[in-house]
Formats: sequence, C-alpha cells, structure tokens
Amino acid sequence: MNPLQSQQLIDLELKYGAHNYHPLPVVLSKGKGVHVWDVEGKQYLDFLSAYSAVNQGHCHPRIIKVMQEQAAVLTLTSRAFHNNLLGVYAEYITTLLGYDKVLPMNTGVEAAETAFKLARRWGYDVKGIEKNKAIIIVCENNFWGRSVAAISSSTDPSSYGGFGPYVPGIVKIPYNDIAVLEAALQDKNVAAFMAEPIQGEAGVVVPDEAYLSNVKALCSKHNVLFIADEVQTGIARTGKMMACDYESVKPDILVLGKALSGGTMPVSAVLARDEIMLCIKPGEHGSTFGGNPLACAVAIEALKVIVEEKLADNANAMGALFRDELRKLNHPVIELVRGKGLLNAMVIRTKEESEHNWNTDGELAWNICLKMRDNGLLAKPTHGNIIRFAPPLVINESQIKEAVSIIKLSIEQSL
Ligand code: IF1
Repeated sequence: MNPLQSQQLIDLELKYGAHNYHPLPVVLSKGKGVHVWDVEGKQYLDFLSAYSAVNQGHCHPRIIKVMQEQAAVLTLTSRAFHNNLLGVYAEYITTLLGYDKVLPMNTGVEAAETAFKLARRWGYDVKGIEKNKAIIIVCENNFWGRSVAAISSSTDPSSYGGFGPYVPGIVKIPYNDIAVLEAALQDKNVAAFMAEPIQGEAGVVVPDEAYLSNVKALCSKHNVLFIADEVQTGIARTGKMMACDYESVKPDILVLGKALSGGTMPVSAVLARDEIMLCIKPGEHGSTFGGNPLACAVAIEALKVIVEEKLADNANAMGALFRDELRKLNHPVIELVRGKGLLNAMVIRTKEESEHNWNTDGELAWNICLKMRDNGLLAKPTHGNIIRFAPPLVINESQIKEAVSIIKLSIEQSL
C-alpha cells in the first residue's frame, strides 16, 4: 500500500480533526537535529522548534535512548505511590536552578496555573490577604495557554473571545512599564506579578534593559511574588539557562515546560522556595501524570544535554550571528529584527509604512513563509506581519548562513 501523501493527510485532518489551528501546509514525518522531513522526503531547516520545545534538536540521541530504556521499565505509577526517579529528578533540577522545591506537572499551561494557585495560597497563608480577595497582576499581550484562567489573563480577543465568564482577581497592565507596575502594587491584595521575560506570542517583545531587575525589586518591596513564565524563554533558548539570568534575577516562582523534555513528551515544572511551595498541602493540587518516572528520566537527560553541550552559549553566539546577517540584508521589507539568543522575530513592513505596494494584514508574511517552505525552511507568522525564527539550539554557523540566504531568496520571490 502506498503511504498517504501530504494533501491526503491534510484532508484527513480537516475532515476528522477539530479546526482549532491553521497550519502551514506541510506534513512532517521525521526529524533529526535542526532538520525535519515531510512525507515526500523533502528536507527543511526547522525554524520553529515546536515553539521552542525542541531546543536540544529533534530526536536527540541521548534523550531518545533514556526515553526508550525507561519506557521499557516503568512509565507511570501516579503519585499515589512513590517512584524511584522523582526524588532524583527533583534533587537534580532544584540544585541546577537554585530552588528549594519543584512541583512537577505536564504542560506549560498546567504549570502556570499551578503558579497562580500557589501564589494565591501564599497570599492568604503567608501574606495575610483577606479570603478570596487575592489579585494576580499580568501583562497585556501575555500568553500562557488555553485554560479558562489563562484566557482570563489574556488581552487577545481571539484567545478569550466567546469563552466567558472569566476568572476574577486578575489585573492587566502594560508590559515593560515599571511606573504602572508600581502603581498597581499599591493594592495590598496583590499576591503576585506574573510575566514572560521576553513576550513570545506577542511577537518576541524584548523589554528594556533592567526591566526584570526593577520588577523583582518592586515586588520584593511590596511583598509580592514575582512569577517568571519561562516556558518559552527558559532552558537556554535566549542564550542563558533562563532569560532572567541576563539580569541576575531570581524569580520567586519559576515556570518551565516545553524543552524540559526536549520535545519528546509534555513535562513542565514549577520551582519555588519552601516558604511558598509548602503552602500547598497533600491533596490540594496534582495531576495523574505529573512526576511520572518516564518524564523524570527524560527531563534529567534533557537538562544534562543543555548543560553538557553548552547550548546556552551556542544559542547566544548563533543568535547574534543570525540577527547580524539578517540586518545586513538591509532589505526594505524588513522593518526590524529583534530577539535574544535563538528567540527572534522579523517584522515585515506593512503597506501604509512604505511607498511600495506590499500587502498588509500578514498576507506578505504568510507568503514569505510559504516560499521559505518551498526553499527548505519552516517558520510561521504571528500577529500577521511578524515572523518568528527559533531554530533548535544545536544549529551551527553554516546552517545559520544557509537559513539567511533562504530567507533572502524567499522575500525576493514574494514581492
Ligand atoms: C499553542 C505562541 C509559542 C507559552 C508561555 C505558557 C505556555 C506557552 C510563555 C503554555 C505556550 C504556545 C502554545 C502554542 C503556541 C505557543 C506559542 F504561538 F502562542 F506564541 F510558544 F510561541 N507560557 N506557547 O508560550 O504551554 O500548555 O502549550 O505547553 O498552539 O497554543 P503549553
């Protein structure tokens, strides 16, 4: 029997799958390092990395080996019993990242939700906020997932619209605005401020220098927890182990996901010191899969790969080279290139801003992405005219240069 071809597989998805995504038309069936292949055998540079979940590269041999070995021995016990890896993993990750305790979950949204609950509970038990009055401050254009609390935090109508009623106790302020944060912190019911060190979904928005250290100082001053959502920016993506490391900021609660498993399975984590983490007592939070032995084995190896292969340093060097080369193109259609490490975005100039007859509303960015696909590079637009570039951190110099020439060619072919 002939294997199904791309269009047939896309048709199957459309017919039998919910229509909650609009993927670029390409059907992938294999990945290795920075490359993926479609069902017809065409090779691509992966410049999305599954939204930064495959920082270590596709099917990293060390991670896959550990995963296969552990899968053959024990995968899941639930937290009704202990397993032989949770303690080992907990010691490893807390030591590596400098926290007292870890609470293991699965997806990023679950970990962020856990941080919300933890902050509320700390607000009542430690800070002494009146019952049911706790407030968590978030930023406009944040993204932390699709749950009801996550969309209640969102300012993007396509995320929250039509899904109300929303979770109360969430205050939204502009990102990268210390004065507004200081004003919001005057409310004694504020338990926490949660933010991404670089806003990913918003289009790789890098805050001003010292924003994070000012945030942390203000939060400490007002006895408010700083929750860093490093689900996308963490685990070496931006050129340091954590994006907060750039400002030597240690969040009170650190939220991780995605690359914690090297993209092999959903593994997320919340880290905090005892004063915060021990507010949650047995039976008050958890998940069937959180802390399962397969996840623990995989996460230890995924983190070791980051450390031992010095992927933060590589992300830093390759990211600088990538932004440099893109800016050197000096193409009028590129309004700006921004990012840190290998979390980058290219903003496409829209029609109003130029004398050229370029498309607005993201049509040009979408067409550039289609051309890049034809030329062997995969990326996706976000917010219409922004194209995110986030390859696996194992990428090398010649692959960066190859990528930039594909981007250049694709822009030219799209105009
Ligand atoms: C989708 C973007 C990335 C996240 C941060 C928590 C989560 C995410 C900072 C939740 C998830 C995703 C999910 C994905 C698209 C995506 C994304 F396009 F929205 F902007 F990564 F770039 N915190 N990010 O970025 O993690 O529950 O998904 O494991 O399709 O929703 P999750």
